[in-house]
Amino acid sequence: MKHLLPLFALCLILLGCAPQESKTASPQHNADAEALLTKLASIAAEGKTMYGHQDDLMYGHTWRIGPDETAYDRSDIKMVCGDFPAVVGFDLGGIELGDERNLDGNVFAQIKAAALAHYARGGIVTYSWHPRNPLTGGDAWDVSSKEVVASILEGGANHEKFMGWLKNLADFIASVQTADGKKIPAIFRPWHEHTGSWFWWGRNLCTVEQYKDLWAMTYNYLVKERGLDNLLWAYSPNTGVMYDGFMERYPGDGYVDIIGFDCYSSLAPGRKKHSDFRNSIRYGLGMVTMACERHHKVPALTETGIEGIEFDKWWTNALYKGIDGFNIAYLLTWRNAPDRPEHYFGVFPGQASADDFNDFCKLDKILNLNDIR
Ligand code: BMA
Repeated sequence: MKHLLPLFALCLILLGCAPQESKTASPQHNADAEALLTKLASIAAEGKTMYGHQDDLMYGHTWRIGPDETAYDRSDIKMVCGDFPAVVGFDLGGIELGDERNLDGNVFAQIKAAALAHYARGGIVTYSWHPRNPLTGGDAWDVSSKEVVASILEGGANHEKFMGWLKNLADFIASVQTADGKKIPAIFRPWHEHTGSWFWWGRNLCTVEQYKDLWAMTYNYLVKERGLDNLLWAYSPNTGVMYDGFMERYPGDGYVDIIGFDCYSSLAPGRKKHSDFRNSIRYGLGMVTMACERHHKVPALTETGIEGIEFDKWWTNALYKGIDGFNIAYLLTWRNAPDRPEHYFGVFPGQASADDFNDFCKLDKILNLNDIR
């Protein structure tokens, strides 16, 4: 028995030294992007969640930034809770054609300035992209043809044209640099909500392989050819699928840093209960959590909200009860369109749920800009 002890000890030592489960491949990152990823991962691990709002510095429910405004200090959210959101989203739809303004009327030069201002304050920037339809000339929602993705992949009739679109996108992202020439780290979330079929890259509009090829082509051009190593890549299906469907078009660990999902609340007939939303959120975040554990990625709720926030206690009662207990680095509510009075997803002064939003922000879990810098 005695002589077995050293052998036993040796086994223990060897087991102790055995490599941990190896971290899977990740996109290429510079030091700032890697630091951002680490920050997101630790916020999520602590059970905290940053609040984010789309276009927060560009306009609000009743205002739009003027052509000469340079402070980027107006924000519907700040006017209600006294702080900017930790995460601000910007959409790059329109950059592909070299437009001066994006699809929602924001001047790209001001998007750049706003992103830099938010970054300089210690905030986190995320880009979405609703590019036009490269086959028909329609918008991102033009689903009249199932040949669009096929036509822009290598060998397709629109390949060269689309690579030109990616060039314009890459030029813009590369131009978002600090005064000392540093590309700011940012989350990039292309080809989103692809498990639905309302965008030309959606589920019924291309095959699994075509979708993955589209992602890889986008990544390879931006990162490998153009050296955009400042981006964290976010994969964001929408609700309405089970785990297999959620991950069916996952482009692969080497192309993704963040896995999230987009989930909206609706009071449309048939979905009248806020508990439906809570359940959808919890169901989706269950999938996000499982995917992130399996693939070693950072979880997020990449888009959410309820248009018009008709429920005064939506923040603490519907949203918080949906995310409570889940580790997600951030959540992002959609925009407050100044030209569509009913189209808002964030609060503003006088909005019925403003007090509840303040209660939501006071919760330990929820972080705004001052909490993360
Ligand atoms: C949608 C709506 C549209 C907008 C688009 C891109 O959900 O808000 O009005 O053009 O997002 O921001």
